[in-house]
Amino acid sequence: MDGPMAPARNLRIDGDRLWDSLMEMAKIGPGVAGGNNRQTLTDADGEGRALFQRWCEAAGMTMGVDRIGNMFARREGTEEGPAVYLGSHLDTQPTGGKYDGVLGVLGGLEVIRTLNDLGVKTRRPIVVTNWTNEEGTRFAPAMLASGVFAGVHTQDWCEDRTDAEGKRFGDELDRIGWRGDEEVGARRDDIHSFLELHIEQGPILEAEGRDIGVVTHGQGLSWTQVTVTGKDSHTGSTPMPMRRDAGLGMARILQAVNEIALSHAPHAVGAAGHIDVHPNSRNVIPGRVVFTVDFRSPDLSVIEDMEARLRTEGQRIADEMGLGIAFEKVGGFDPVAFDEGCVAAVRGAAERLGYSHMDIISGAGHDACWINRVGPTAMIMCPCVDGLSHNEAEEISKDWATAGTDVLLHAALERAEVVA
Ligand code: HGY
Ligand code: MN
Ligand code: MN
Repeated sequence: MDGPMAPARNLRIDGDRLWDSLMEMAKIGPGVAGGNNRQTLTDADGEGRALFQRWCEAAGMTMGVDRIGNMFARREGTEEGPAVYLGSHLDTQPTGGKYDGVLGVLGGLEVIRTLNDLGVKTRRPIVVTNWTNEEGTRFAPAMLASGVFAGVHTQDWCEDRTDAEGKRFGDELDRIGWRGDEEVGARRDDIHSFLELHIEQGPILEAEGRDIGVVTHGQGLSWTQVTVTGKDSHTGSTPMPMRRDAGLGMARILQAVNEIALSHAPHAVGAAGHIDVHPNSRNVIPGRVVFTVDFRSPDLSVIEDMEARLRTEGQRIADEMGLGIAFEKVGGFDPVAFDEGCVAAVRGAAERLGYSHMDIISGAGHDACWINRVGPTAMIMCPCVDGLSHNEAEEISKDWATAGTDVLLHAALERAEVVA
């Protein structure tokens, strides 16, 4: 039987409308292979934000924007007081997919559109968010603006982050005209719940044949930027014993990174996705290489062990090769346990709706990992094809998107309380 708080089982979102909105947003900042390159604080990001705002206002919502561009579209409840927040991020990787982050933002909008269609009122207000710079690809670290909102980073530190061309976050935010007037974090006490719908970005749900991931935890993340220095010299005329090859040093360190992660199988992972080689000329031995090692695990002690071994192994390799080496922690967050009440609302919604589901730990980082510090938070995941993400070929089915958003609707209604 449905409890007094549980909305009717037949309450469903409009999957076709959701899919049309996903495809419309995907036209902004297209990639070169069918995905998206809508990096944070670019003109394309500004365009995507404007489209989202137009859609929200057309759905009768009022938009608030804070001083680092976090967007908050609000649908009033029958009473004042803390709101149920939905949402995720609209920024993408340079070779990103159409659904990473976007499904959570437009899924939240679809919840509002459905409530409007059916004339459903909720006691609590509902707010749909777009968090600035979740990806951390242009301005490190990831989940930057939700981190400021949660009090993990200062606004000044955030605004001084620079991209590969030396452009400042704060200047780029002003350039695209998305600096709002709300104080960052002023809404912390307004968060009754935060529910983030996101694609899994891994292979488990599809492999297990489940429609819904009930995310109980998020694994922790560590980003260490490593700078290895040797000596630029001619790749042809420099005898091998005289070389101080920073590129070779990096290669040996990355081999060690792989072995360190595998030593904590099956859950730990490690790799370097960002690598800058200087001077990056075909006939110059690299005198300097800068790369970021990304370690992750559900277990904090494992992350700390991997970080420590990177430094000792890296220093040993550099000393052996006569190279210089420097380490800088440029991002990270501890493993997260989501709010049991919110997790139960997600699980109960999947059960009521008859969707197959399983508990899962998020392999990727999400804004929810920071917002969990300031308000009861949980995540809903849907499968993605072959578990592929951060790749333009990222793909989901309309059915998966619809199921995830149906669960978001029902979990949100349980937390926002339907008014008969
Ligand atoms: O890095 C992450 O896990 C996220 O996709 N930004
Ligand atoms: Mn994401
Ligand atoms: Mn991502």
